[in-house]
Amino acid sequence: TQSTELAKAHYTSRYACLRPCPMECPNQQLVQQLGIIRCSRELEGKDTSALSYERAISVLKSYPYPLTPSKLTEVSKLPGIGEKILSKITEYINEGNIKESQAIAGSSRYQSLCAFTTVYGIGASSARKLYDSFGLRTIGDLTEHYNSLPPPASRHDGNGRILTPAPTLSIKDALALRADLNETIPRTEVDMMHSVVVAELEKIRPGCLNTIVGGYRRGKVESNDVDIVITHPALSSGSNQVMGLCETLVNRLYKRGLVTHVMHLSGFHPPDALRTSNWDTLEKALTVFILPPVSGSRRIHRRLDLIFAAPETYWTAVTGWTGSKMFERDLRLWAKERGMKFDSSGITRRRDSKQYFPHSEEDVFAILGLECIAPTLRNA
Ligand code: DGT
Ligand code: MG
Repeated sequence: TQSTELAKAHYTSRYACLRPCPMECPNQQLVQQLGIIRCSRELEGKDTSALSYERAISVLKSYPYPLTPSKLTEVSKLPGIGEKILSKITEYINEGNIKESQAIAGSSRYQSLCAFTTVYGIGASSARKLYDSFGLRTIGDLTEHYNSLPPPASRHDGNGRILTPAPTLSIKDALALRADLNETIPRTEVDMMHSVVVAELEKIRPGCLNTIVGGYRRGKVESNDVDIVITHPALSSGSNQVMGLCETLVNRLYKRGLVTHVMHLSGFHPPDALRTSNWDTLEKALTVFILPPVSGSRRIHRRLDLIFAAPETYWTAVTGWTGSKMFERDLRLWAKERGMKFDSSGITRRRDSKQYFPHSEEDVFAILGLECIAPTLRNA
């Protein structure tokens, strides 16, 4: 609620947070083929190249017209479309496909690395190590490999604090739950999970506010996990009340058999003096959740993230966890270039550390000088 002139959203903007972008775009096939190259760059640890593809893909996703040869000149002028990516786009328009994408998709190395990273806890560099140093190729190889290792038994966070009684998710567990965790979650089930969690929350602390964020809020038909941001009007940010609520809820869900694993339960992160971190200092629990049994139906383990904020930072948390990842990245960049710091845990003016406490999501955008884009158009 400061600047009167808000930056206008448009598909040609350099910032993803100013490019309205629906879930499905007119050039979905092209985006999918470029996505294979991006993914392969990421799996191979070529992060700079992966990021340029990600930026270009994001810009193309917001482009509102089907691409035809006559559109190439305009597309070549869009931000983030360099010579190399333009040649792939041209190839796609002329040939109907991209040779490099097809070659990558058909390569057995790419297929193995992709399969390995479908296991929760295995990232690109672990996947390469398992492939290169251990010679593993299939999920079967992985299972054999991890079955031969002693189980890790870490129930402490970095500060020696004992985590909840819930077990953490080892790679072995993640392998066993792989089929469940890789199954997408339809919106009706997201709603059911949300109702169950909120009912338990209400018993601990009546009157909480909450929003389902992440891809669900952006209109995704099938989500990979469920993310819920929670606050209570009477929570004080200075004390440990937010952390207390997070722990109490997770313990309760665990005791009821609704949470089966807790991968992360944050205490406050050590303060980042340079404030360079991309992420926030919010309390959160990253868990595996399972709905109560309903006779005759199969129960599927789901990923559930619970994020707790003080009332002052509730709206930045909702904005920061709605995504998409590129939208969030550019919100931070936009803020930074204007002397502000934005993340899910707040907005700060750098020169005097003045903090802002938005009262709505529109307020978050207004403080940052941005036109507010609807959540369903934040898929850049
Ligand atoms: P999916 O895969 O169907 O769950 O799709 P999303 O878009 O819900 O992806 P997800 O759940 O990984 O992340 C939701 C948004 O929250 C995403 O835009 C980035 C943000 N996010 C994820 N992890 C963190 C984190 O540790 N801290 C903060 N501040 N934001 C995060
Ligand atoms: Mg999500």
